[in-house]
Order: sequence, then structure tokens, then C-alpha cells
Amino acid sequence: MLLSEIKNAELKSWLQSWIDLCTPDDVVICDGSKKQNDELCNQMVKSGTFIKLNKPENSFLCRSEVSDVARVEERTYICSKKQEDAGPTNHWKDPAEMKAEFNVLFKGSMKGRTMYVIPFSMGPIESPISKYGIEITDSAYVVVNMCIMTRVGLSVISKIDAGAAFVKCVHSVGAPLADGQADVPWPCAPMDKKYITHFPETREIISFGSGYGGNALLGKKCFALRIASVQAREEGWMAEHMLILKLTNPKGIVKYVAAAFPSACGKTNLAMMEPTIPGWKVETIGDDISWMKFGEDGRLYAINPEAGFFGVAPGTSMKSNPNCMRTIAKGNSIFTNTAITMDGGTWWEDHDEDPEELVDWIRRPWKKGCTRKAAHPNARFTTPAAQCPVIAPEWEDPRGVPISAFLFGGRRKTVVPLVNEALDWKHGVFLGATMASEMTAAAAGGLGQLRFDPFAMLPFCGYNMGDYFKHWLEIGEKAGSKAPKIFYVNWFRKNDAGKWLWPGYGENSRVLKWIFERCDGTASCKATAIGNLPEEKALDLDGLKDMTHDDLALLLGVDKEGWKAVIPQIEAHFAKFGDRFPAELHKQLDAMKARLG
Ligand code: GTP
Ligand code: SPV
Ligand code: MN
Repeated sequence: MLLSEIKNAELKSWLQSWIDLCTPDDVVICDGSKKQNDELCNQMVKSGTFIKLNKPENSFLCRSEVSDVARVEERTYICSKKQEDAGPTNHWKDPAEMKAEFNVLFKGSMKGRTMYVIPFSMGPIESPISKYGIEITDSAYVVVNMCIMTRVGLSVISKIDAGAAFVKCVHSVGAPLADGQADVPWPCAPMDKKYITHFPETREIISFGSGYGGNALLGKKCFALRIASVQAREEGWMAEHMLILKLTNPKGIVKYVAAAFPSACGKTNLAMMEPTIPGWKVETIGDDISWMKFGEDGRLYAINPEAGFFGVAPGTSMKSNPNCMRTIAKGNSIFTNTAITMDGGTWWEDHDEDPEELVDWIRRPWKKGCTRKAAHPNARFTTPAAQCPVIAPEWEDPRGVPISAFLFGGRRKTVVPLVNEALDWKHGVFLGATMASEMTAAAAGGLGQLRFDPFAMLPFCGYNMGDYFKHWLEIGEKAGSKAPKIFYVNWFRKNDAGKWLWPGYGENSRVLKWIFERCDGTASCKATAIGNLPEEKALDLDGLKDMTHDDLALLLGVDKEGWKAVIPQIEAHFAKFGDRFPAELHKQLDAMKARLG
């Protein structure tokens, strides 16, 4: 397709203004075809950006520049007109000032490169819940990743030509090439030039200087969460950092569950887990993002706006996540910052294979026993969701699937029990608002530090989080008795010796079973100061090895002193939001204090 064939005047003039500013050598409209994809992959193999792997088939390894390995929250901004609309948890810049700065940064930024124009749909192209975007980028790596993660095709341009709205996404690696200058495998700009910016009022995203993940694949966190959360609040729906799974009990009864865990805290794993308890089945709808709207029956229906998984590689194995291993074994995948084996396969920490020798992600020789990590902790695979052997047949149903339960969770070594059911929706919103987790390698900086990460949305809420809490309370009002039940889970409790108390992964099905049966009102619980917890006998522990009563008592107990100790931290966390904060959550905190005595 040629630029001149685009009919929509707004799209045409927007594209032209960026072509004029960035002065690329060439402009290519992406059609999502296999042919174009193969050409780009071959071109990246030639240029040294990609290595074609011997296995799995049609798959590639890409190694980034060592400083461009994760989302950069410090360089991420919400550029709303008023700073208070970005709120205390977001970095903010004035939209006019930011654009003035971009006029300098983007000037000639694509010189020596091709500008790709990617028309994409978040959600099935014909779904009424879906939304469209156009991403401009000067990175072929971004194009081939977007072709896996979203639905790329010229039919999106037809929709826009016919008047459909679209989110404007602009991305440049920020590394123009002077005449005759040789390219590097992973071009990017220095940290102080990187910007990941969002203009919620005009539905625009502008990203400069990074080529990695959520910084560059703009359909994902930038659009499907930061911009979509603003749209969702205005239009009465929800855009959440949640996996969606289908849970079937031995009688064949189905419930859909959506779970919000912070980055690298277990969404992909839970979404496609293999239950260890007989007769139960888990199938996948999505592993990272959920868009939910009310259906005609008053229930919340969820779609997965993505088409692929951009998953954490280290820790993924046939033991922890067999269905994910089977998904990537089918090929058609991109591996970023993993190690490469001597026979041209990929490897990362806790992989099933145990090779003697490797080349690590920074291209250094690596031998078994070496204390250095061979893969970057945030190394990722990009793989088509359709290849997942347990993808639910209805995963692309344009109507979405009705949600019965929301799970919140994070990494907590201490205090937080294995599972806790909220007393009601408002208490559930309190649990979501007070979520805290130890930081992971998914974002640069702060590894291991405990931070509040409400609803796993701290880095992804595109507006004032005080208003976001109110939106959650309003959704509950609207849903009434049809609201999903809310639970808080923690797979990451440790004992004093630093060992996991809970085996996790497929064994989490025991917790899912209790949740399923709580939704049906058939499982028992004990009321405690923090919520409803399972008694030991209510949790199916049949066949669970190496679990002592002492461990279980810790996992299913209420650490009253531990909870009392976090109250001042919760108070300080709530105080940040000033008058945008809903009074209801102060009431919830007071009620918890009273229950703790
Ligand atoms: P993002 O893609 O960053 O949003 O991450 P995610 O939430 O999808 O996390 P993912 O499922 O990729 O898990 C991240 C890490 O947590 C991996 O190293 C897993 O092995 C580990 N993990 C996942 N589930 C469990 C569990 O039940 N127990 C333990 N101990 N570790 C887990
Ligand atoms: C996350 O960090 O939550 C991710 C990876 O899912 S990224 O796409 O880089 O945001
Ligand atoms: Mn994520």
C-alpha cells in the first residue's frame, strides 16, 4: 500500500507531519503479511540484529544494548494538561513543553533509516470492544514484534478510512545515521534522552530512544493500559494489568478468573498452568492485559486485547510452565536477551536443558558452573498466543468472557497469607489499593524493594490514581450483586531460611479450586481481621508432598503484629493522594484497624 492511497485526512496529515520532522530515507506501510515479516527478519539477520536459531523453527535471537533491557519508569511521563490529572504516582510534563522538546529530538531522527507505519488492532478487528492504533517506528525489530503481539493489517486502515478512531503512536530509537555511517545491532539513545510519553487528552503516545518491550511496542503498556485506562474511566469500562483464565471443574462447570499481579509476578505462569489436582482444567484467554465491559446481563465481560505473549524467559521450564514451553517450541518466536547454545538453541536460568557451554546475552563465552547469569533476568520471548496448546477456543470471542473472580497478588516474603477473600467489593478495592510487592527486573532499578503497587497498575495507570480507586468503587456500585468476588493471593511467602513455603506453579490450582468453590458458596472459610481465609481442611492438599503443619499455619494464618506494623505505611501511601482519595478507603482502613484490635 502507498501513502497516497490512505483516505483519512487526519491520518494522512499526521503521518506527513512526522515524515517531515523525522526525514526517514524511506516509508513503508506494514500489511502484517508473512512475506513482509520474512523480509524484515532476513534483513535483520544480514545486519546482525537477529541470529536465526536452529531451533525452534522460524525463530530468532536478538540481543539488546546492555543499558536498554527493561521498561524505564523514571523516563515515563503522563502529559495531561493539568499535573493533578496525572496524579502523585506518575511523572508529568506539560504537553506543549514536551512536544517542543520532541520537535528538537525527532528532527532528522530517522535519517538513514526506514519509517514503518504499523496499522494495528487491540482485540479482534471486528469486536466492538477493540480499538485501533497506528504506530510509526524506525525499528524493524518493533515491526516484527508488533506483528506477533497485535493484529496488524491493512483492514485497520480501511476502518480508519471509514471513520474509526485511532490512537497515534510514534516511536524512534533515536539514533539517526549520518551518510555512510554503519549501523549497530541495537540502536538506541542514552538514558537521559529516552522518553516514554502519553498525551491522554489527545490519545497520543510518543516514545523516543529505547527499543525494548513496553518502551517500544506501543500497543501494550502505553496504549492498552495507560491510554486505555483513561478511555475506560471516561466510558465506564476497565483496562487492567490482568491475565484472564478459564477454569473448568471436574463436573465441566466453567468460571473465568482475571488476576492482577505486578510485572514478573506470575501472570503468564498462572494463565496457562497445568493443575496438579485431578479433573480440573485451566485454559488461557490472556496473560497480561484485560479490557472489561458490562454485558447486557450486567456482568463484566473481558477480552484480551493482545495476540501474543511477551513473557519472562528465566524461570520458564517444563517443570514450571510446560504449556509455555510447548507454545515457544512451535517456533515463530523472537527471543530477546536470552543465551544461545552451541547448537543454535536458546537457554536461560532454570531451563530444562543443562548445557556445558553457551554464549551469554552479552555475547561472552559461558561455561556450566559460571556464577554470572547467562540470560538477562528480564530476557523475554515473543510468541503467538494462538500457538498455546491450552488457549481457550473462545479466546477471540468478540463479546469477551464473563468474569467470576478477580485475584490480586504480588511478591511478599512475609505477612501476607496464601489466599484471602475480600469481605465485599469495597473491602476488595481496599485490598487492591494496598497491594505491595517486591520489585522485579521487569523495570530498571529498585530490585527487591517493597513498594505499593495498587492493582499492579502503579506504572500503568494513565491518570490520577485517586480517581482510579474511585472508578473501581463505581464499577462495584454498577455491578451490584453481579460483581466478581475479590481475592488476594501470595505464592511468594518464604520461611526464615529463605525457602519458598508454597510450591507454586501447578500447585496453585489448589487455591484456584477454593476460589471457584467460594464463588459457588460450597467451600468453607474462617472470618479473620484481614478477610476470609481457608481453614486447612477447606484447601485440597491431597498428594501435596513436603508440606508441614507449621508451614501451613504460616501460609494460612494472620500475622497480627505484621499487619499492625504496615498500617503507618498504608496511611502514608493513602495520604499521597490528598483530596482525590475516596473516603471509603479510609473507612476500610479504620475497620481493619478495629478488627486487628
Ligand atoms: P510480566 O510479563 O512482566 O507482566 O510478568 P508476569 O506477571 O507474567 O510473570 P511470569 O508469569 O512471567 O513470572 C515471572 C517469574 O515468577 C518467573 O521467573 C516465574 O518462574 C516466577 N513464578 C511464577 N509463578 C510462580 C509461583 O507460583 N511460585 C514461584 N515461586 N515463582 C513463580
Ligand atoms: C511488564 O513489565 O509488565 C511486561 C513487559 O509485561 S513490558 O512489555 O516490557 O511492559
Ligand atoms: Mn506485564
